Amino acid sequence: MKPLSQVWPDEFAARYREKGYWRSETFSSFLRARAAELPEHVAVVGGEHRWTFAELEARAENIARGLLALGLKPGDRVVVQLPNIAEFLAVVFGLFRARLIPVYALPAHRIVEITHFARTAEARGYIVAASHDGFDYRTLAGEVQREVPEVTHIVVVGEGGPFTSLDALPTGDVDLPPDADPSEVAFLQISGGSTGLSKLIPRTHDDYIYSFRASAEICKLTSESVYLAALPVAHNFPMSSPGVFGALHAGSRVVLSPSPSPEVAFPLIAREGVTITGLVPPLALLWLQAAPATTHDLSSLQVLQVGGAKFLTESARRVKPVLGCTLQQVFGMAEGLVNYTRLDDEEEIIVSTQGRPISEGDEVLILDDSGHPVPEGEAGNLLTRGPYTIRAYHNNDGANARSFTPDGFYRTGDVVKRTQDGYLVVQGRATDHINRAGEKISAEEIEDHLLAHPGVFDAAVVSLPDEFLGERSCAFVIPQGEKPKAAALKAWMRTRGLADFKVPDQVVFVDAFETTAVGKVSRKELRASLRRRFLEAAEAEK
Ligand code: OOB
Repeated sequence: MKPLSQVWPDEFAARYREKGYWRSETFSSFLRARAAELPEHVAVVGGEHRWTFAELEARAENIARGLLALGLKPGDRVVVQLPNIAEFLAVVFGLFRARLIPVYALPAHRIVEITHFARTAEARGYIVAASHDGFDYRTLAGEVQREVPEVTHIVVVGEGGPFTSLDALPTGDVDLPPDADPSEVAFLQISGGSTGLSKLIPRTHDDYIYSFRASAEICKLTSESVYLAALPVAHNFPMSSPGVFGALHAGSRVVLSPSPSPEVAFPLIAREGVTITGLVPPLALLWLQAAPATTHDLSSLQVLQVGGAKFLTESARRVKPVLGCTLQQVFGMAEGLVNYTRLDDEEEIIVSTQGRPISEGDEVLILDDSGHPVPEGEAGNLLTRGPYTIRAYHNNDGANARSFTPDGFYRTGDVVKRTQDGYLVVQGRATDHINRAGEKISAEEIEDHLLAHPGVFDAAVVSLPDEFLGERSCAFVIPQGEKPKAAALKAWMRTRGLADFKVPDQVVFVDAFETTAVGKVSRKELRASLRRRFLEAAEAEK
């Protein structure tokens, strides 16, 4: 099994400890501390469950014992694919307690993504919900096990069917291992997948706990706060910015919403007195639309965070008047760096920037294409390193060579400007992925699938501006033989076992792609030119 590591050079690690960023806490040690300080305080509300900190810890311990009794061994990687249910937290804290390594998949992922994660992480376990949103994950688990037989242990939250149910884990007399070393990798997060398939991101206890502890401070969380996880909790934003972990670390209550829609989330806000939550821009727009007519009392809400994709200034301006709460813009990435507008910033900064970094230890470079710093205030490529930004992906030398400079800066692929006060304004990006309502889609990955269709000679996938989604995906396709219908091609994509959000929103057939006199243009130029010409033609038709 490829060892897990995330190594900062010694002098950096020493500095991060000396500055008090890394405090040698682990997931298990912080939960134990909260359970000791606030045993009766309700920590997690999800579905029918209301668990105190003491109950959450006890459940995590039982799950830890059960998973080890089942045959998993400390160090084994376990793909976790659970929706926003209370068990998500019991399971992941259980995994941490057993020194098992969660690999976080989103509920939208399907066979293609899960087998990729299982193979790259060399997972031995897979934990799913029986079903969610009309999809039966046990069927998916069966397929995963057929394709990757090394995944020997499947555990189901709910009715297990052919697999072990979480409630029926063995209760064997197993000793739990000692706590992890805080500099060890705690879990694998998945990347937004800007080129090709998602990469796996090893995060240590030290670095990740710092990021959410500091985020909770920036968001002024206390044991009185109530955090609503509306977005899928396995994503880095609702997980750690400050997310469910930052909330629990601060002794706050976490409420898990099975859906981010106003119909589901608004009654929960009213019932639980939610004080803070986070959304992607399209959902924030939906909430702004629904709030004026709602009969639910949203007055407990103090902070609405918006991030994952650019929130336009004109929409941002509406948050305070319509929802009566403070907007916080969040610009982050699963690889590390997270920026926030601060709660007491002037309104103009809040509505027109994507915030500034969490930490004084975050180093930010804004460089032109030849690697030189751009003049103050101009747009350039964002590179970063710091106490919670990774230095390498797991098991992916090619991506590591492309994504990190020799001195350890992560190339984010984002194009930003920096204001005089150090706030970042996102301008766009240098890589060809589509940011569809905060879900990142790799153009390359989708093109590869399209090329597998017999009626497709060549394909180029680009992002187009979309009023609601921010960006939608458009596939330009050169057909061959019998030209497929756009709807049929989309339907076929749906059978490929991909997350649904990756199916192109639009398909445009073209006769040829442009080539230069010398030969083929690069994929990047080709995508840019297809996009430009399509938008010009659309503009001309208006
Ligand atoms: C968050 O994480 P990822 O890993 O899904 O995606 C990261 C990318 C960034 O590199 C940037 O391209 C884009 O998403 N992004 C934004 C943004 N927030 C993220 N682009 C414009 N404006 C924003 N506010 O998306 C993520 C992780 C932690 C916290 C928040 C978001």
